[in-house]
Amino acid sequence: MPEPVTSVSFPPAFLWGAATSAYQIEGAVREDGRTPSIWDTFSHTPGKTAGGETGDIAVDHYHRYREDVALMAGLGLNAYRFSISWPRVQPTGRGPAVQVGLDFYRRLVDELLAAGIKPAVTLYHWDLPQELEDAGGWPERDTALRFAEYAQIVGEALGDRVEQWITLNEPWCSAFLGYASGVHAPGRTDPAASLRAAHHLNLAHGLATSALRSVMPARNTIAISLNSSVVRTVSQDPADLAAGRRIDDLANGVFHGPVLHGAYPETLFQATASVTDWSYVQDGDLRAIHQPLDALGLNYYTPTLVSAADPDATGPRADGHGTSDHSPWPAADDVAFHQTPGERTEMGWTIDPTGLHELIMRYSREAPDLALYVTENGAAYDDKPDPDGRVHDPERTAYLHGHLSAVRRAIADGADVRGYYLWSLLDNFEWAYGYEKRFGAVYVDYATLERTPKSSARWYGEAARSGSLPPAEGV
Ligand code: GCO
Repeated sequence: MPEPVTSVSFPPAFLWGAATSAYQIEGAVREDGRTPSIWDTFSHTPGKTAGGETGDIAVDHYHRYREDVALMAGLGLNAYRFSISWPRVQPTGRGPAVQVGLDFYRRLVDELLAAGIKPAVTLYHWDLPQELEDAGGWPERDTALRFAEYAQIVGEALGDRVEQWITLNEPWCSAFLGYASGVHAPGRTDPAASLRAAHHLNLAHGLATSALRSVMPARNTIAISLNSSVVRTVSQDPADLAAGRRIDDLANGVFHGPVLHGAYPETLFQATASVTDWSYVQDGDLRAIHQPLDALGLNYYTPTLVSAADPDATGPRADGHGTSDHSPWPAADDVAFHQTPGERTEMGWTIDPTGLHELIMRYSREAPDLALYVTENGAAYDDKPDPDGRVHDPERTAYLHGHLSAVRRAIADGADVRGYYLWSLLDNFEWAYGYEKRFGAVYVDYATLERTPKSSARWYGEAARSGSLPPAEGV
């Protein structure tokens, strides 16, 4: 059970971190043996990203990592979640590791530890080696086996100094934005393939968890980061409630079912029968997926509001990550998605901290033995420097204050939440949106790559140092 918290404080051991991902910040995409990932291919395909932007340079974290670690230390953060670029470690997605690729992550981890910052490694944040996609990608079972091999390599290389491990970031995005709506890499629009991808991502998670356990000290913890949806319905009308259950299966149960409970929801099989026969789920797969975990990562931004579909509804679908004529929801044409009321961020996502409290309490019940971490939460705003070069972002501070208050409320309600990772440390490549959306606590001038902590970063650093929330308007 977590230590008791007062009405304003967080547990003394609470981790105050920031999160990033390799393709969104590193750059150096053709350096030291790295080969193209599916995001290199996708972002270089005309029309796929805003302005044709790519992660070729991103914010050059590969060369500026010492400066970025010093930024975090200067703010007072005590944790940092980052991802490993698979094609930097295994250029073909299989076979021996490229040591110079691993050496970058060894240097980064040593820099973090020397600064008193606890590293949390995400093994997969969407940058599948292109060669594996050419061999079929996540819809192919062999990709799961390759991921386990990759996990073992990284676990052997960093397991002595990294204690917190996350296998996958948001498998929902990998499977359904990548293979159903196509707004993310590799940009395929095949609902049946997207469900195969979901299963093989689950299998990859399980096999990688076993592989990590086999090569790392027992003290190390293993988790998965899910962007589970907080699904609400327009009314309690049975048709609307059925729509809510359908999306809960397609967004949440398809992953937490096997990972946390060792079974897919029966209603998922019923809902998707017209799309797939699930025959690729082999005997033993669910046992392989349902590995004991130590923690669960929750990524939250905004709730999801659904109803039974209006049969006349047509037009392209905006799924919050881009717009496509194809749905990211296989077998949900009878569901309509609605904008939840309230103020929105630059992404058009409604600001609703109650959703974060609801999400935490749900998984506190679904997985009562797991430590919980908010592995992503944050907001995009149209940040600009003042004439004196300072970046004042009171809206982001208010967003953080509201959501951290929701975390503190969940802890007081008995949830074992042990850390929070602000998305993101730096303004970075926001996938299909390119560099249009700024999520960073630290502003990046993309022309010079100069970093400038925003006022929200100073506020968040004060919270990290004090273990309680300063007044939001006080910054
Ligand atoms: C995600 C990804 C991040 C995004 C962030 C804002 O949750 O989509 O993990 O890479 O950049 O969430 O969309």
